[in-house]
Amino acid sequence: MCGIVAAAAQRDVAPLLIAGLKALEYRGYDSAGLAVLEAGEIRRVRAKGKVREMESLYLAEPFPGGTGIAHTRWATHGAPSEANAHPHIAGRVALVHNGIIENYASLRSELQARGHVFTSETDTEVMAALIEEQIGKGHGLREAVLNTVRALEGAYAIAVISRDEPGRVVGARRGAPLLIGVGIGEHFLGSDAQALIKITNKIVYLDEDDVADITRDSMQVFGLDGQPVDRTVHESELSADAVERGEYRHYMQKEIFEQPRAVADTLEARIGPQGVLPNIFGVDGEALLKRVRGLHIIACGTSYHAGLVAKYWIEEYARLPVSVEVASEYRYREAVVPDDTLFIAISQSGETADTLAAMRESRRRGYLGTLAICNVPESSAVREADLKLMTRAGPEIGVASTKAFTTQLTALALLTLQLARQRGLDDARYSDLCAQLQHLPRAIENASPACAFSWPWGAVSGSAGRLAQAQGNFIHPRRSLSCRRAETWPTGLGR
Ligand code: HGA
Repeated sequence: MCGIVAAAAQRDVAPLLIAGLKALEYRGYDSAGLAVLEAGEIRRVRAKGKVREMESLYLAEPFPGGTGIAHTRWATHGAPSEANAHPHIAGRVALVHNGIIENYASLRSELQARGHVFTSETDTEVMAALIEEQIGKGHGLREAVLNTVRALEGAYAIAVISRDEPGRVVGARRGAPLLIGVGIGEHFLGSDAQALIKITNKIVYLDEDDVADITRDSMQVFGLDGQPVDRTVHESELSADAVERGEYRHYMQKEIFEQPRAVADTLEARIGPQGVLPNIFGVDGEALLKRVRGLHIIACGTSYHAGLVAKYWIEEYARLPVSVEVASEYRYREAVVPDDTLFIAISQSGETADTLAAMRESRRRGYLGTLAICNVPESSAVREADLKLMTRAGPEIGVASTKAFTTQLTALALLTLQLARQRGLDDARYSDLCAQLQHLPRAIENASPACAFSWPWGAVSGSAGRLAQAQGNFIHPRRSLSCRRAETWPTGLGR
């Protein structure tokens, strides 16, 4: 899913929207567009290709306006093209959408039967048409959005404007992230805090099925039943610098060299001279982990591979059975859940749709509890889990994971130690492993220039090992050296 940025402000918003889209470019996309509402008129610009291509079209004929919505699209329904790019307009309504509407085909046929003419091949356009229809029946924009999303199946984050309601943007989410940015005399919507962080760090993370209504000087959130709900304003710790590339040739290179810091941050205040600190997984963490008799790890992609490594560690040191499964499979089978099994969801973003769906399904299946290992504190996975351990990797922009993966392994190493200790791992071995884990940031630092390294309790093998090896093939930014040799763990404990 790609990007949404929207604004209700006192100043012209198009430049802010374009800057927000640029901050989301790292997610990949095939087209971009924006629409601005001014003096009862909606002006729109869309282009296939890069944000800068859309920006040049805008700059050739700029338009003012304090209310607007913008989008980077990664096509799921209909080819990448200008006609399919968002925003989509139906009558007086313009809308941008991340996600997939699963019942769009039947909704589209019904709308066509009622005379609606579609101009794109997207699933998204049915939402614009339905909202326009609702407004035609006399509903305000917010109510029109509420009535529309109740009829949808699938996943969406949307931002909508209407010619009839200048100064207002309505957003809604289900299965795709959306948040409000609180500025001074202005409000924003974004699919990711990174889109807004240069404007504001005051963020309201919307929950599933929330509908947000923003104007310049107001912000309200409603449940699907139309009743107002309270949502907290958080101060995001994301810094604008965290997404700057600095001296590095590309983000992946920067992130490789951030690993010692990220791993150190993940260990900070979680392990000390006596070992793993109590309750690092949450208030009742220690007690709950004591009761665990087996673990079920669910994740996708890189996180799944972190889970595969952790299985070896946990089975060896804590002597607990671990199964690891790709999240997209989990909810389509009737898994047997032995008594006292802990469900572990690993996700960098905490918004991975299949992992979240599996987490929700797990609630029905009688687990002892759920633990989320995640990099985004305000994410859905963290909010919904009983226990949590945050990796502290910071934003990872490179598509091939580096520091997000190694910090997941660090978190899983802490979990292994905690479980092993509770199950009688002898003092000497426990202390030795704790000391090695604490030494890890230094060991990675020493492995610079970016050599593949062995983890203290065994080389990372298989695809995880290949990933570490690939990391080693990058050129050091200052010394211009490349290193392809596998470094052994300094204490000689690598297997
Ligand atoms: N399904 C919609 C939106 C895809 C998306 O999330 N893009 O960011 C489409 O294909 O246009």
